[in-house]
Amino acid sequence: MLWIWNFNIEGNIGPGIKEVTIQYSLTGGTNPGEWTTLENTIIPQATGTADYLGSAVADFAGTRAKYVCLSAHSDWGSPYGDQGLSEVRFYKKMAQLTLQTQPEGINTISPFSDSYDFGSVVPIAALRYVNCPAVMAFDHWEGEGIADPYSASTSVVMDQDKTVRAVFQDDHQCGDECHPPVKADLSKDCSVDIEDLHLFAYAWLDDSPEPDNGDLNEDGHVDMEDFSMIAQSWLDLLLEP
Ligand SMILES: [Ca+2]
Ligand SMILES: [Ca+2]
Repeated sequence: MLWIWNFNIEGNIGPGIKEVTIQYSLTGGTNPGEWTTLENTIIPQATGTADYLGSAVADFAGTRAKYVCLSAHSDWGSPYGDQGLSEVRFYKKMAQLTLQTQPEGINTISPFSDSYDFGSVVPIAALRYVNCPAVMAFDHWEGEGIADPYSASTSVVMDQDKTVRAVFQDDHQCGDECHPPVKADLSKDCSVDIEDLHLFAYAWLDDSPEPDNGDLNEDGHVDMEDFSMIAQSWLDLLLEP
């Protein structure tokens, strides 16, 4: 953003530049081919007062420029033919990136919401989220300008303010860090039922049982005590809300 305070002296604002051509260059050489015209425009006249704030004259809209040339063509009525400006400032243009998750509250995405250089490419990433009992896996990104919406690690181009949302899906599975099988679940399917009783019956009175094979209290025998533990677990799971 190009902000200009025009020539501003109380009672003498005529020398302020009026029509101007704005050109920019990355090299700044004397060859006209090195310069690109941004626009022909008019710089508003100053007010001649101490509270004059200047005004936005041109928006470079993310254009890369190292040198800027202002060519004056006319003024606001200079009595002596002289022309000038009071001050010129360049403001870096930024774009706001807002990151969200669906469902809300997942904190395994990066980066944080922040403002970035206009036109920059910002890496974004979404990791598996574990907060027992919740286990969530990245599914896709929503929002404009995302390089690969189906990749957990990708990027977004900041050519405007952006909101991107990482959409997660429930990914809890039997045996994951939040859902270990209970001891009585001999089939390891996170359910205690007739299938486990069936396996238990095979191991009943086994001479050298393993804990995974029905010796739930690990006393070296598979017997009525272990059966009562299976029955209790079965009942507990049936009564789970
Ligand atoms: Ca089972
Ligand atoms: Ca036992």
